[in-house]
Amino acid sequence: MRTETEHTIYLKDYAPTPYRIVTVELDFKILEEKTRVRAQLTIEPRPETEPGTPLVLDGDGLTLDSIAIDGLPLVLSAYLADENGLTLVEPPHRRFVLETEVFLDPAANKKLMGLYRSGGTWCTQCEPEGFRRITYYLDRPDILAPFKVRITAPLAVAPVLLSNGNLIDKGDAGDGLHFALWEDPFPKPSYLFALVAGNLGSITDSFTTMSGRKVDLAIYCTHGKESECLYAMDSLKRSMAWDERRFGREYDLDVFNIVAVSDFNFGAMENKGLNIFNDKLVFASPETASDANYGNIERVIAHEYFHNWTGDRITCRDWFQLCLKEGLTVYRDQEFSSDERSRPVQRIHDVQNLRTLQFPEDGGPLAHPPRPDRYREINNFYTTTVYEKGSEIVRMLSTLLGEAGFRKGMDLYFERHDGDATTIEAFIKVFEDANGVDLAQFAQWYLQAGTPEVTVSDEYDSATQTYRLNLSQKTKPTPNQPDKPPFVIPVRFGLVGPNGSPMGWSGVSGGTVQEDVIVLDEESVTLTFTGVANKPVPSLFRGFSAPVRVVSNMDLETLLFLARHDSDPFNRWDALQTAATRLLSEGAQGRAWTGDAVDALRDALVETVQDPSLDDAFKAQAISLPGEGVIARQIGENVDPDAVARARRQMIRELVAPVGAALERRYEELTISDPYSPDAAQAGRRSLRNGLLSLLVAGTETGGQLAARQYETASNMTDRYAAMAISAHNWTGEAPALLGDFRTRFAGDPLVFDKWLTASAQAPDDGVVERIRATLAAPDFPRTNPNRLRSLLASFVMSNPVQFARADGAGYAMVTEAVAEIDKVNPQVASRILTGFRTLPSLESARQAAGRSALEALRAQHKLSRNSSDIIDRILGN
Ligand code: 0A1
Ligand code: ZN
Repeated sequence: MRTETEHTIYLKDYAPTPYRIVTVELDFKILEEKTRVRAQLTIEPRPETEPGTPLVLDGDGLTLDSIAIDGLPLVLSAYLADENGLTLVEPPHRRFVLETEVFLDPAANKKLMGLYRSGGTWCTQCEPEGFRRITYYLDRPDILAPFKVRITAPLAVAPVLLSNGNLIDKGDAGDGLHFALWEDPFPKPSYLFALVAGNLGSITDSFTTMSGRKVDLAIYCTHGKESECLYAMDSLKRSMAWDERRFGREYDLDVFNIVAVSDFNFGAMENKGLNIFNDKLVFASPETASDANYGNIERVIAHEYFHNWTGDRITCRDWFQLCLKEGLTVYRDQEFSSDERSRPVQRIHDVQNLRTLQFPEDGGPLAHPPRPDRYREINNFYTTTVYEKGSEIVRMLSTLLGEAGFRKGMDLYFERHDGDATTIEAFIKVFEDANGVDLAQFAQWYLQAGTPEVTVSDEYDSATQTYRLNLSQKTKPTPNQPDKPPFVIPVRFGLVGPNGSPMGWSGVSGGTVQEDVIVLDEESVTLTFTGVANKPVPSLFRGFSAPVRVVSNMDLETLLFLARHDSDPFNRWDALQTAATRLLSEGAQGRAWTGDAVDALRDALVETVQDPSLDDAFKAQAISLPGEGVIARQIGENVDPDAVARARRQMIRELVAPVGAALERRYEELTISDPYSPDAAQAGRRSLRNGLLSLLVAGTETGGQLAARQYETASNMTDRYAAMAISAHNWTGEAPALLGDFRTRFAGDPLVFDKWLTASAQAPDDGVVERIRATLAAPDFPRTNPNRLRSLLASFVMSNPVQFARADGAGYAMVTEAVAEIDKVNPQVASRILTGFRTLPSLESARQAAGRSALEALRAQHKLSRNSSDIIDRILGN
């Protein structure tokens, strides 16, 4: 039953609106039963607009109560209002004020787009197209206007009234009501509008900007949670200071407010001066949040704050340009985390994330360019490709131009485009103009989908002391893009000599080399290095200098040599990962590895753990073997997830067997007696200790008991959760009891319940499908809360390949049944869960067929949202 009318929007059809909105005044009267919204929009035709051109305003599910132009009510024939908006048939050909009035029912809004209620608090989410659910408007990012917002609400239920910008008035409004008047002087698109009304607690602080202005900061939350907002506040102040230091960007309003809400479709939202956050990215205490949670809070607080310049002051012309603000802002938050913590550790973390989530997207049916040229549903384009690959593109720019050249481009971007709604082309242009370079070919990264594969081969001639390195690139076809012209790929590199130290050369020819970066901009390049005294080992893509997959025939011994000696810490880690991935993918395809290979890998791992020059967090990353998804991607097609999981388990057993006692000693030594702190050093130590625990549980008979003991004695959530999750993931004898205890111990805390849902859904035992069904069916399961649903179902589809892709189809069936229900309530959450099916084409045929028929049945039997049908159609290839 596909009734959602096909409609595809194309970038090539972009055109400015015939009218523009000059100013906006909104008046909200919020009452328990309903909310009235009165909008006064000053509108004018553009100079080129023909008189009589209709004005079409967006509206989604609104019912018009009254309408007037310049104070005069409109006759029925002058306008047309329906489900999709409001058309003024023949608006005045001059500046005029349109006044409309609508009534909303925020409590019934479970899509969580527009104005809705979360735990009693009224709040908004307008990106990308939620504002049209609040009032009739030109709801697109190239319409910028200053907003004045008056909010009236009952004092008893909503003592806190917030909107964007600065508070300019407040007071009593009679009848138990009060009001607040907010003014945002910075013209902004509607997607950055926000309003919050509720009975909230808060913490306050202040920040003095580099020019000496004092900014009042506040974080609002449910009463009683104030102390759990302190880490977020600290992160905010550090973010503000960092953006001044690193990019010269100063905050521009007198106040900066953050509000934590429990029902939110994404992580957080950068509304001008009033960021709204999913509470899981604000609340932290040692007993309830893990080190990973603290790290995420810091990162997302920074991300939303950085949007003030890259997103709000300079916004997107249309939604095809989403990557303009998101890729750039992810780059900025990654750089912030690198500066605040350890750069190599952050880089490894980000690359792991890219390989685990973005590579499968880019190599499957949902592949799309970072700047797409078409979409059916824009909400489905808030993807890891737009965000994380988008960040990699900005990083490559910085690699190619150098830090100073990159900064020059950024300075010009802020100078030239402040106040604009602009495009990727304009972004590229500032780097061209600031540096006098041509980036036309580089821009292909934004326009083409797919992960390039770079094949490496080399040869050394000792007689002439000449070293030849060949690099060639190839990118597989992706939907709508059969042929791919070559990318500009920066390859940061070094040559490593036989004793492990860096080697020089006297000359290089055959391609472009800028200091330590080879620029691979053709299909194939052969570089000839002369004056190379010994046969070198090439260390390529240092720091992961480009988002590519490397194919090389470097043997295991050479990889492990790099793991020991490379001066680039990222490549040391990567060499270990490459070695392990290769053995594991061969093992999973029935080509057993040799005992010697495992011995060599083990020696390298042990040496890494013992190296006093490396920090604990790095060691933890080094000993964590590639995940099942990464191994599957390496295999590429005809994947059997059971075989992958078996190979991984077997490998860990063989690696750990002879060194179990030593690892356990190390595990014990790493115990921390100091009080909990989320700082990088302590968190790193815990991650190494828990990494060792993971190996011990998977690799030894007694590991399960060790985990159970850690669970019992843990004094913080990081250690307790790790013990439970590792036990569940290995389905130890103790796992069911630990899960049971965790669930009751933290029964009253929804964010900790999410941790239970995740660990339980990721366990590979045969009972998991029924367990998830039962959890969902429980009468008290909060089935409209996105965090709960995602913790249970997105965790399952993304991280439990063995049970999700069960050959009998039971995993798929459970998910599609659940999605059919969720889709009726919240299409964004439903379609996000469905993206878990994107790896279908890589699976062996029985699993693939079972998955396809589950999706076909879902599509045939239900009237799905555009969000969900778009994902299913693309995965099924139509
Ligand atoms: N701009 C936000 C992401 C975001 C997108 C859509 C949302 O609601 C459906 C919410 C947030 C960011 O990058 O953080
Ligand atoms: Zn963002």
